Amino acid sequence: MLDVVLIGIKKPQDNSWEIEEYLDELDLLVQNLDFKGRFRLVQKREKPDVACFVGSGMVEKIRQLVINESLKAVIFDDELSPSQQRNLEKMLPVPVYDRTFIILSIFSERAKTKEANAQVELARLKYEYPRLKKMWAHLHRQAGGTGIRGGEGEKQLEIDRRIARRRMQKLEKTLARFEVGRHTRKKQRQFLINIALVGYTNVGKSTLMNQLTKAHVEADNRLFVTLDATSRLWHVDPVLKIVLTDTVGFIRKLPHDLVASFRSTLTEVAEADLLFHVVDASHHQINELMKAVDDVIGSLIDENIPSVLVFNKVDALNRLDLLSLKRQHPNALFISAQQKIGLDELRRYVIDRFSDRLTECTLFLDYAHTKNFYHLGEYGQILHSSHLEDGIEVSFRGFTERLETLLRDMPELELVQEPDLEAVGESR
Ligand SMILES: Nc1nc2c(ncn2[C@@H]2O[C@H](COP(=O)(O)OP(=O)(O)OP(=O)(O)O)[C@@H](O)[C@H]2O)c(=O)[nH]1
Ligand SMILES: [Mg+2]
Repeated sequence: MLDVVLIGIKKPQDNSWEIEEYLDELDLLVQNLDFKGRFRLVQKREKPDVACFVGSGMVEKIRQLVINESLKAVIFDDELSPSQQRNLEKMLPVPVYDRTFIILSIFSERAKTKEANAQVELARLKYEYPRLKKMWAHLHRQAGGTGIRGGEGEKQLEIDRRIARRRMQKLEKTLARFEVGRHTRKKQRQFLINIALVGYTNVGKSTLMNQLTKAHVEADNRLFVTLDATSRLWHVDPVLKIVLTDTVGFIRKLPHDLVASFRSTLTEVAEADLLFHVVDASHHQINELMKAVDDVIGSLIDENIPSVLVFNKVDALNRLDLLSLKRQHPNALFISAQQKIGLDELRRYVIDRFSDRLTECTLFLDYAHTKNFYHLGEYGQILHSSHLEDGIEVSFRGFTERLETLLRDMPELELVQEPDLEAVGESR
């Protein structure tokens, strides 16, 4: 691991422990890239310095520390403007990075599918585009400052920018094609209910997804393991099938632009009937993390999508803390995805919540068409069937919309007892 120094600023409204928390998180993040935050420096400021983010005295202090301790990089906990980064790199003998760059680098390493790769590359280009000048300056230094005249440098920069712009357009197009594919798949499952798992990174969304759907999504104790939205069927009961979607985790100080590039996650979230906001119950800063997630969701998608809090990792919590959490959040669900605690309650919650979209009725099929009987199961659940004199009577349970399709697809099927459409009407 390479030793680095982590830099934060403390504004008057910030608590000291809050800043330490941020830096703890930044340390976790940089460890993914083989850095170790051996030192931390925090400067109290009203607001960031326009030129260097921190004051000139602090820059000098950082420089001394880097030299004396042979540190390999300086990493800021907030996003630096392109000019701040340029100025700092001129004054410091090692590379200067910010939180956004670190997150982007982790994303690049983790991206596996074509879509995730395209999303990450686009996000990186958006970040690097205004900083392209810096890259050129870097090359200029490498070349020893000779042989490259300013004029040529400018020309090269223009070329670089044009290449970057073209590439971004191409990526936008590629991503739009994925969108079309998703739309088609979505149409095929319009009779299903969609629930998206959202939450901070590392709270156990993928572990829960695996438990409920027997999917084999990667789950690990690292940040940002999941980058793609993955959907699987969750058989809640014989009729109620839910499309459960696992999504990319959020983190504080994550630029919205970056989240916005995670389209697959966002479309799934925006089109969900319900969000399970998964929270790590054992984390000591639950409220801050919940707020960070709410902020991202609120700024990017319709806030009216109903959401329910699902506190995970209750196995790692003592009884008293769990009780107090339950008192604070009486409507939330409490589970341990890993230890399979509370999963039945979760199932029951979903059944109750969506039971009004299901309907029960009695159908009749005369003996001339009994072969259709075997197809009924594709539309819902056969609760009971009895053989009468001239045909089969079936008690049937299924989605209301699905029942309508069934009656259209099988005109020979008779609806003997109408479903309670009033109750159904209220839910739509
Ligand atoms: N103690 C405990 N640990 C859990 C539980 N559920 C998940 N974990 C652990 O938490 C870590 C993160 O789990 P993931 O399922 O990868 O979390 P995630 O929310 O999908 O994370 P990202 O994809 O990175 O956003 C893993 O080490 C899991 O084993 C639980 O109920 N209890
Ligand atoms: Mg995950």
